[in-house]
Amino acid sequence: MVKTNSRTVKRVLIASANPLFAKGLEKIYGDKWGKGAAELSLANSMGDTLSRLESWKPDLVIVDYDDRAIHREEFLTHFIVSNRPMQVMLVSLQASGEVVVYDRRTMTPAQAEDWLNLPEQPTAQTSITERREKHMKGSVRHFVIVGLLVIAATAGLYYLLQASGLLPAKAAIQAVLIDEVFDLYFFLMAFFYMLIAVFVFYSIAVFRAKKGDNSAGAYFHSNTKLEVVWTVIPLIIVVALAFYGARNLAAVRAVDPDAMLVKVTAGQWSWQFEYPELGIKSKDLYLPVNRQVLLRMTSRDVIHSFWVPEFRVKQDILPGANLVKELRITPIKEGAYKVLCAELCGGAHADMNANVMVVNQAEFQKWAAGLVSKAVKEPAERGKTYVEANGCVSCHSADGSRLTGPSFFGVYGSQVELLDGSKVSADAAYLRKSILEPNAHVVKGYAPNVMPGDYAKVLTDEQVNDIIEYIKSLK
Ligand code: HEC
Ligand SMILES: [Cu+2]
Repeated sequence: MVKTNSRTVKRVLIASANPLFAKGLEKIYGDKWGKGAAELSLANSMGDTLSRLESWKPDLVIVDYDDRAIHREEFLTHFIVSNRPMQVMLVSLQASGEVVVYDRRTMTPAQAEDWLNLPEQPTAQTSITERREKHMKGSVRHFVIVGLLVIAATAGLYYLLQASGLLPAKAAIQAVLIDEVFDLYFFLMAFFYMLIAVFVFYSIAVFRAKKGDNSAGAYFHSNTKLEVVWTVIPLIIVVALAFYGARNLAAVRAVDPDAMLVKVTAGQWSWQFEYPELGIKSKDLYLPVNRQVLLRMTSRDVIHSFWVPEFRVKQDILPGANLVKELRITPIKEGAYKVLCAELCGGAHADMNANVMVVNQAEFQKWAAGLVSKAVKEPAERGKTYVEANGCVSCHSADGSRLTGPSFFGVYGSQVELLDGSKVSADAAYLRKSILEPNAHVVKGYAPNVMPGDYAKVLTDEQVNDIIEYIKSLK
């Protein structure tokens, strides 16, 4: 039945989804050449056949020519791609046991056409090598088209995500840092979504089955290279994201030692903000722009959560003196925002919000002064608050001890010796000028240009008056 060459056939792969076909062949083979003459193996699917063609390296493949599951063209393309000696035997039971044997190395184009039984195909004249090259070029072309489509679609979707305003304004340094990570996520989402969608829709459109083709179609399973690629690449991405996220988290939590402290008390269903440096309390959260604020937060009752969407960061607030939570925010954009409670905390949870006003330094001082003058009746006492809130105390003591600047103690009404040797009596006008224009008179024994020169912009007239009252009181 089979015309074998001088080489002994060692490995025989039988490809048929029909178990009887395989069993029958096995028997014929054994009867003819005796059991043990060959190693037989059964492949009952197309994928199985193709993968075994590579991995098991059979010398002879016996193909059930009537089996529609064994896609002829697909099999032929795989059969011809190597120079390793291999023969294929096509057996058709329907054509009353007709058998044809082909050798992969000596196969002619005419034989291939014969095999495929597609005489009226326009490619009938092309050689096997040409067909193979065409097949390769064809798939490269598909990949290039799909690649370009994925790039274009990713760019489009990413742009849409950016333009759709999913995220509110970035009003704090922390928001900028968090949005960097968000942006990367949006990009990856757009890319992976399009990678899948474009492949699916391209395949549906381009590789649609021809009318009347009822075959199961070509398929394969277990491609080790592909599996390694789609495991390793996501692994690298996830690890990189973890590093990137950790780095930005550290930056989000960075501590500025000059941060302004605000104590936040949450309760069903309101917020209260206390500025210990200024000695004031407020229902609104006023924040000077470009200065880090340290929120120290506690709850009077249940769990609440501090959240200003424009700042991005969020912190749960727990009841109990030993469970005070901290959050650092550096506002960078002046404007009016809202703090929301982000933890379901009872009936009016949804209404638990307060105004957040990010303002410039001068406006902040004005607002604070308004509250201080209401809260504190005594001008000298208010002055003390301003001196503490504006950092004067880091250079000026109240007890006569010398710091970077002269002590405020006893200075009012004294004779102050200046750098040029002249003397001036320290009255209210002198003190005012010393605060607003520090370099107008420089006190002897102290360096000029050390005291900040911008208090005129920061302090209101009333605040300066109060500070003078406070300095007067120190004697
Ligand atoms: C960085 C340090 C520094 C800070 C902060 C600072 N000063 Fe001064 N201040 C000085 C120095 C140094 C002098 C002395 C040299 C001079 O007269 O400019 C001075 C001088 C003065 C004088 C004149 C004192 C005297 O003995 O004649 C007054 C009043 C004064 N400062 C008020 C203030 C007030 C009020 C603030 C806060 C709103 C303030 N300073 C913040 C360093 C500082
Ligand atoms: Cu709440």
